Amino acid sequence: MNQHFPVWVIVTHFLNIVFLSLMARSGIEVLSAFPKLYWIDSCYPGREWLRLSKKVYSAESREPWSSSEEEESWSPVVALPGRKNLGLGRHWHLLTVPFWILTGLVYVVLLFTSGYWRNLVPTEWQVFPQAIRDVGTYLNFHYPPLQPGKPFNAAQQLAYFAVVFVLAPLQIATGAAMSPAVIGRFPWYSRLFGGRQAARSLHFLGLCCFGAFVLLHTAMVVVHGLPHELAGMVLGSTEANKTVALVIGLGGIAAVVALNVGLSWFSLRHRRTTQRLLGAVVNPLEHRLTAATPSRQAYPSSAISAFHRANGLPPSDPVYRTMLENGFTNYRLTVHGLADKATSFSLAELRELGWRTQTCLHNCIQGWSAIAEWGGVPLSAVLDRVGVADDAHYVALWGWDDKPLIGDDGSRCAYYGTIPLMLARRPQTILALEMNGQPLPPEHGAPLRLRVESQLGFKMVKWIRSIELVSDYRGLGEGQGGWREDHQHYTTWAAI
Ligand SMILES: Nc1nc2c(c(=O)[nH]1)N[C@H]1C(S)=C(S)[C@@H](COP(=O)(O)O)O[C@H]1N2
Ligand SMILES: [Mo]
Repeated sequence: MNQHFPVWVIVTHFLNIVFLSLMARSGIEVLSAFPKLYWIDSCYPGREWLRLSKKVYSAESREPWSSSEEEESWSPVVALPGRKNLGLGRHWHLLTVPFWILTGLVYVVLLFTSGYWRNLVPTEWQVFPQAIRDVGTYLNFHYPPLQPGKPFNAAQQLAYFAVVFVLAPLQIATGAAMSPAVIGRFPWYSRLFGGRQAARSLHFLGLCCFGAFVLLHTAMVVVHGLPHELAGMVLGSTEANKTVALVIGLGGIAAVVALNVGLSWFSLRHRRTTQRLLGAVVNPLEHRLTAATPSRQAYPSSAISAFHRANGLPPSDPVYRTMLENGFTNYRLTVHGLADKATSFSLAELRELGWRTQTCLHNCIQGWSAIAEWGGVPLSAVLDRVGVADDAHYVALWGWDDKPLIGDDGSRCAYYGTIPLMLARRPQTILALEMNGQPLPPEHGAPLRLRVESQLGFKMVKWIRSIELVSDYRGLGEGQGGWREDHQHYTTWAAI
């Protein structure tokens, strides 16, 4: 059987191996941050259909727990970069996706302009029964016949068609359905897949399908005769020189492995540099794709989750504790920095500035979600009251909780987050005082927390102590835009 493949098929096939390996491993890193899969957006503890972790947490638990405890540390052998680096794993994932999509687009364009599509797209019904017969032939340890004028048998043709035209697009579509910016602006889109968690589950099952395909595909290459098939794969003809093909083919595989090992090693060793380098590409891209998507969520109250996970536990600061015991009667929010008049507000004064309620989906970067009704003051009303100076571009919010720094040298630093003014002024950006019609519970940020509905959960600072208007976030903390950006290498524009 002599088969011929054009150069562009050889090149895109190889690029696909490179990008799929990076996406699979970085995707596994993302999964390790919340190794549970649900069909329902409320993520009720125990109702997951798959749990890849021994730890069990319950909604009835008397000890409060933080969702960050649910994170697992997986080996760099399976995850990119490995070892609890969700922030960097997401950077790798989101960096690779556009290159993979680009490769796919080039492939599909060439597929249709070259006429090669006839080898993949089924044009006659008989391909289907023939593919079933082919599988039977394989199971009897024989080779099915190639289709007349085609380099593939019917089973191959259908398998490749399904991967290119069904699996890959579905993987992109379910990926987009998990983005808080997309969910916020087009809630119907994620409903197409049954919600964000169903999209996440389908995205995972898509990965499993890719894995199964790669295993089967590789096994078939071996079954059909490795040197012969490799010659087709790297030199374009199964009749080409087998030794040359073997050297190039094994060299290619070694290069992909070396790249994966090297990127994990570099990322783990130089985490800030990796964050900066990848962020320089990913941040502007993410920003451009999602900047014009204000949240317009309005879930019915029947959708409110029976249980809402918490991430971060209430501050232990004695001043905070005393205020909590006294029902926050002495609490004052100070707003300072680049404001025309620095002011402080009691909770009652804040309420007088305006009020809105919104029932929205909370999307934690780890992967879980939950729905709640939030009531509070539009942040824009507070900004109008203090008067934003011309050189102010960001709103920084300081939390009351100190967190142990990563690396644990004993020093602690306050949780903070920053958002650009453009986000701060959106209608669904509020300083919430209430959750589900009650004053905020301590674990959800009492007495005051940010809600910025088109972003990931970590941007929504709880237990707000003060608000500062700044020209640039680079002067704060480690300069990355917030506590989790500084210490967990998250991106500061958190819309995907
Ligand atoms: N001050 C403070 N705010 C915080 C955090 C924190 O640890 N400290 N965690 C963030 C993260 S990662 C998430 S997902 C949300 C969780 O909000 P919830 O606990 O109300 O569900 O709070 C965010 N705000
Ligand atoms: Mo989170």
